[in-house]
Amino acid sequence: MSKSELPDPFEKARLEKGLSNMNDQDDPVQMVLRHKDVRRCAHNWKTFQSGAKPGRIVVPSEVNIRDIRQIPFEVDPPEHGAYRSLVEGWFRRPLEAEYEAKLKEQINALVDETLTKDKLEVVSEFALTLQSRALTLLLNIPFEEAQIWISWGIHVFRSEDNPLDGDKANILYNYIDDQIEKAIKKPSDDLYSTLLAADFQGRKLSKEEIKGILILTFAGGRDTVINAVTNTIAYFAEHPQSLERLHNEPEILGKAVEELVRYFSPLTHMGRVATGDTQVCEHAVKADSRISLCWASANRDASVFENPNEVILDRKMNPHVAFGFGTHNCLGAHHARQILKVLIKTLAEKVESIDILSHEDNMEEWGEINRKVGFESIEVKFNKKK
Ligand code: EMZ
Repeated sequence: MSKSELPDPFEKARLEKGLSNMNDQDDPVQMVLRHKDVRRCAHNWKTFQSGAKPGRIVVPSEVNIRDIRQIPFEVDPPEHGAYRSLVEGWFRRPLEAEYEAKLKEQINALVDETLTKDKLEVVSEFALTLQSRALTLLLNIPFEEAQIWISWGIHVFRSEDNPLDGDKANILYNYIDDQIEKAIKKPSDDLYSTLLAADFQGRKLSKEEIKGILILTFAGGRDTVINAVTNTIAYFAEHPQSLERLHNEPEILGKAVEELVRYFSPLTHMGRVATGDTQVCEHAVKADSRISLCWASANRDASVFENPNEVILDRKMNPHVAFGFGTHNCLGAHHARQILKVLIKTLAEKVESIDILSHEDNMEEWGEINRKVGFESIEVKFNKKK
């Protein structure tokens, strides 16, 4: 197996049963695996709700480490739509030319710095840095703030020896509380101040609501973006001709980003809680039990994607669900896509080839199924284009 390959561990279960079961802190999850079913369940937010107890739709469940609702992620329609329209414009800013230009500047600098090194660990020295710096643009706050977030490490709720680390979560919560207080005292044009000033259905948002939006912004796009960036580097290390192709055919860049996101599926799945007794794939789903929508499995469904395990950079039809589907599709998707687009462009301009020196896979365990989602660490060397 090549180092950048991400095998599909769900195929057998997807074909045979359409579901796979796992236990998670005594709150079991039936993972929904087929593209058609994943979309159908995602669409059916009345039966499969996101507005359950905060943290419960995340797998592994975060109910023990947070009681604050992430917004709009853990709110169902019609309130969902109200919150969503409040923040949607802000999260579309990555599409603006000025935003893209600033991102390009950040990524240029990072790649230039990398080109001077003999060895670089991508996850902690490149992807985390890139994600944190880019987040200053999404929040519209000074670049220097990224240093603090870099010091938090890859995941805001997970540490090396604890997959659900409450103390670590508190660092983020306290930080956000402080930032909200600062913005109250000294308003600016960042996301905190914008939310504080916003009119929400004729009233102001509460601090709790603002905190819920910010926690999502910090947590939701962190390890996902880090994995996507790291996997992109690993992929082009092993497919230099693809990087060259994108250099020569920039018009397929948009399609290539979608295809890589489909192939990587950085977020394996997201849960829902059944509001009543129902069934999926002819299997009973009991009221108040959990299912998950397995984006990673749906994205390799051969009944939808031809040669699903191959990266086809200019794939024509690509109805992937890597950013979710329906009501709750990813709010940060514009930002994430822009990061990958600019990163690939920059690599294609400046980098001749990338050598992988060592690597350790990042494996997830979902019951009996193990999935490679990326790398724990991967050391590389970037070679400069002449
Ligand atoms: C939640 C989730 C959102 C969760 C789109 O995903 O991302 C996870 O990484 C966080 O742990 O709290 O934000």
